Amino acid sequence: MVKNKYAFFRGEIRPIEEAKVSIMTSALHYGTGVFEGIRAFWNKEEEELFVFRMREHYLRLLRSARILLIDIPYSADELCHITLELLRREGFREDVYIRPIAFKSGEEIGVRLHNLESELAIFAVPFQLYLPEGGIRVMVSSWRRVEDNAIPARAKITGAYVNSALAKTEAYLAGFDEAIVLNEDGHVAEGSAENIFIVREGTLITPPVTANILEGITRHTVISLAQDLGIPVEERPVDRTELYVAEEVFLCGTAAGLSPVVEVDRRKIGTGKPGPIFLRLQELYENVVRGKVEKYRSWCTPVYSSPAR
Ligand code: PY5
Repeated sequence: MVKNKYAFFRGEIRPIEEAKVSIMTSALHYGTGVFEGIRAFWNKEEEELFVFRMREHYLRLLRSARILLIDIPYSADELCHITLELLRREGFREDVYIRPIAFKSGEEIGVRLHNLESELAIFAVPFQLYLPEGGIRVMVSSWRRVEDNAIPARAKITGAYVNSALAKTEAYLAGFDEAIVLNEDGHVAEGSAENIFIVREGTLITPPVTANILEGITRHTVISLAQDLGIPVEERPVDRTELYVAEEVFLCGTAAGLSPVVEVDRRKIGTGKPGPIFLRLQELYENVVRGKVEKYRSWCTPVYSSPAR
């Protein structure tokens, strides 16, 4: 059942039924679109909806678009403004997930990026839990992560999600909750739609941005929060077997939030329960995203009491 009433499409906020594309749309055939996933969190006490790190998400959308030669005729600030308008029209009073997408909309057979029009759409839907809560069981996928010189992972390209979907479904059909994908060089890249952190001897470790990962905004948030909590952080290549011997492993992403991994390839991680460093970070993260931590309040844009209103 569709729970959202509107979409921003072709320059206007319109009824969602009017936001449709042709079967001849180039991006449908060739995966030549870029997108974002942004969350807004409902704060009961303040009766306010806060969009988390919205500007950073739109800056990443613009960077992804630059890589695919997609022309988005709006600045990050304009995109934020449109999103706030859309959310106000919807009037959500619950957690929501916002999906902007820009794509090659030309209706032509040839595969290319040049000389094709593009379009932008934004819609928002009530948020649904992305991964099971309380600890997930993962497997290392037999699929490898797309290389920067094949399909750049740092851009959030629709076509690259074939790689994610193959890995996710392989894991699901094998009875796991999520997949971890390795690079062609055999090092750990990330989950199918999440970045990964491990803890070794109290240090938080995550693969570097050159490891064919999406440069995750939640990853950046986790690094900042860890530094605040005095937890040392290292960005360096991670071996597959480091996952097996780590004290803690967790995934993070906009949709997934912070999700503890309790088993990798049928090996129990730590005690088989969410670890202490994860729990500290998760507690802080949950408060930060709902605008409850003064220091990070600037990451949270209020929808209903925005000064720009
Ligand atoms: N890696 C991949 C491949 C991702 O798709 C995502 C986000 C992340 C990492 C985490 O990035 P961020 O913290 O910036 O969200 N995935 C999308 C999301 O909205 C979901 C795609 C289905 O979480």
